[in-house]
Amino acid sequence: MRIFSGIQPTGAKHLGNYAGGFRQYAATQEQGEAFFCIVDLHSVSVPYDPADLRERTLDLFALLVATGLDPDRSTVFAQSHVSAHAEASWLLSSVTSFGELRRMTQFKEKSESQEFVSAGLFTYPVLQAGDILLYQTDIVPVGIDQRQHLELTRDVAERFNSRYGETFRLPSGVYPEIGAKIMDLQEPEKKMSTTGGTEQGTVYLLDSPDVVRRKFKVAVTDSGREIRHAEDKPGISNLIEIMTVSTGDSIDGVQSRYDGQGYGAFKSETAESVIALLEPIQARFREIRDDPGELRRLLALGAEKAAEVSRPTLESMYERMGFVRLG
Ligand code: ATP
Ligand code: LTN
Repeated sequence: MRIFSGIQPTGAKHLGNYAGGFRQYAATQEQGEAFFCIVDLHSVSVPYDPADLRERTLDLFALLVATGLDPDRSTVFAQSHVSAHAEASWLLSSVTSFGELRRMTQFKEKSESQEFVSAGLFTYPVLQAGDILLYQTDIVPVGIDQRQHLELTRDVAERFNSRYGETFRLPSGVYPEIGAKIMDLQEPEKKMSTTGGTEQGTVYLLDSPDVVRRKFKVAVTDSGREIRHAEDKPGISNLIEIMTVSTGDSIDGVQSRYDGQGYGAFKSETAESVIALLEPIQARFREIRDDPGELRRLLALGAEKAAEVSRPTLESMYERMGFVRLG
């Protein structure tokens, strides 16, 4: 089975990314041949700083390894190192409609908060579809916010297949049962996010224990006193999910463990469970990040493997679309 997922290097990575991304990557790499892509080309679709992009790309590689990816087993690479991604994006843009892209909620949300709305922000999902389809991917582990992009990817693949002949495997999104959408601690009706959330309500994977404690201490809770996962309790439900993600316990297990206890104790124990999760990750991160030469070597290794595996798909795309090939 082929597994593929992508993650953006810009923006500090947070608990939501851990729950919907990192945690699933490490688990799914055991199920087959896995590719994890640092999507640096996607990152330039919103304003960014070039020096920051360079640092963050290496940071993210280190964080992917620190959270459990084994670069000898899985292919971990940067999107810009494999030119097939940019090429596939252009070819697929001919089978993607303006109307489909205009309906994407991520585009609608992100374009509202930008003064300069780049064309890249609009065509972002086409680049993403190419990422996935180039590897003949079966499953894509992601958070629930990516569902619409996954559906578009399947539609684009089906359209290409019916117009030019069977070329792509149809991929399925895989969303975690719990933690597919971790919410902001300050505004639990919004997803935890570097671009859309609040600073106090976003717990970063590299936050120090004191910062984590403070963020949970001031987390918004709901009226009432019960520690129960329910629709009318978005703040507490989110904390229960966070504790479930960080301890591996079930929702029922957490609820019964805290039955009859107050919000204060529950919030501080959730913070401690997150600190216990993050400490070893941070220690491994520092160790790996300390050796940029080794990081570059591993990136080069990943790029070579990814280029080799994606090349035949790109070649069939050109071939079937009627381009003259010289090889
Ligand atoms: P932003 O922080 O700007 O919202 P992003 O976090 O969605 O961006 P990435 O860092 O590329 O962008 O996301 C990596 C993975 O994390 C994706 O699979 C995404 O679905 C998942 N993810 C992002 N936010 C959350 C969240 N709050 N809860 C669960 N999964 C999430
Ligand atoms: N759009 C995704 C990042 C992303 C991705 C991908 C995820 C780019 N290409 C391919 C899965 C598969 C995001 O914003 N989180």
